[in-house]
Amino acid sequence: MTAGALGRRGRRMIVALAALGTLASPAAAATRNVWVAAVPVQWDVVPSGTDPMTGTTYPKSQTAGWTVVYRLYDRGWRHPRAGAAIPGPLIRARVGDRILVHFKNLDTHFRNAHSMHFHGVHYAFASDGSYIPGISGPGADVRPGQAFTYRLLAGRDSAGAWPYHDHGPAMDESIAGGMYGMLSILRRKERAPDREFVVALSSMRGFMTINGRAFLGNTPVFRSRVGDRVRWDVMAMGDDFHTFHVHGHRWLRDGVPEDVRSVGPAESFTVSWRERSPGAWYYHCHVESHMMAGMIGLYVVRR
Ligand SMILES: [Cu+2]
Repeated sequence: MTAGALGRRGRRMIVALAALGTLASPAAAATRNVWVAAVPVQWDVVPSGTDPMTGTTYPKSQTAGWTVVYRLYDRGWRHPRAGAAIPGPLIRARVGDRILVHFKNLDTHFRNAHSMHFHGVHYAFASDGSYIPGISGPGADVRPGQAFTYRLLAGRDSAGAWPYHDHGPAMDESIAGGMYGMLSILRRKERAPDREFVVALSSMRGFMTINGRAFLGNTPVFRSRVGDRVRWDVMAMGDDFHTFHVHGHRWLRDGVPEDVRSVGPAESFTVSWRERSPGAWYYHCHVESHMMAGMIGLYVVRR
């Protein structure tokens, strides 16, 4: 049946339904359900045990130990859908979408209460996930074995990349241990990039880490091909300000080219370009002491 066959009232109803986001089409708003759990994991900041640039070696007693991270699960937390990693799962949505993040605390190691607090999206106070003694509700200090669903909305002002992190009573040690991740929100009809790279800059165990790892051979190697539309989602957590730099590339910020951009705690940004520069390029924090403490990686572009 076409809209024409429905008459004016039918067409009006279709317009109303489309406005509510109930019609199935690529452009319609969706409700996205994500299952996440806080899980204890043995994490090594320098799995290779060495910094190949200086030849310095590090004992496992310095680089490895227990921590808690966010891990992606399937519906009802039956099975993990990805490895336990830093940062936590990239939560994707489009402007207009509702995002239901079902969070369960499986921290059987430290047995701390945890939460999820999201930047960049809209939510009622109950979904703020920030512990306020005597005021906040169950979503702010989810105890081990308990669960909470955060109800979020991606508004027009939510397009871009945003951090989420633990804001429960143990947030200091949780964030230092890697309890953070990112939201990636596209505009309503924006074309998704061919490659999307998540870069979380933070200190951990005295090292300066990218996605919880330090030094070449441990930090992520991001890969693309000439012609790809690439997007970098960059954030920082912890106590330090960083300067994100990619060799051999520039991007526009408010129409002005740049190749270094500062990012402080819980700040985030995206940069995008169409790739045309084959090579094995450094990306790193340009604070020299941070770079030498591990905050450096490789971006490999093939023809
Ligand atoms: Cu830095």
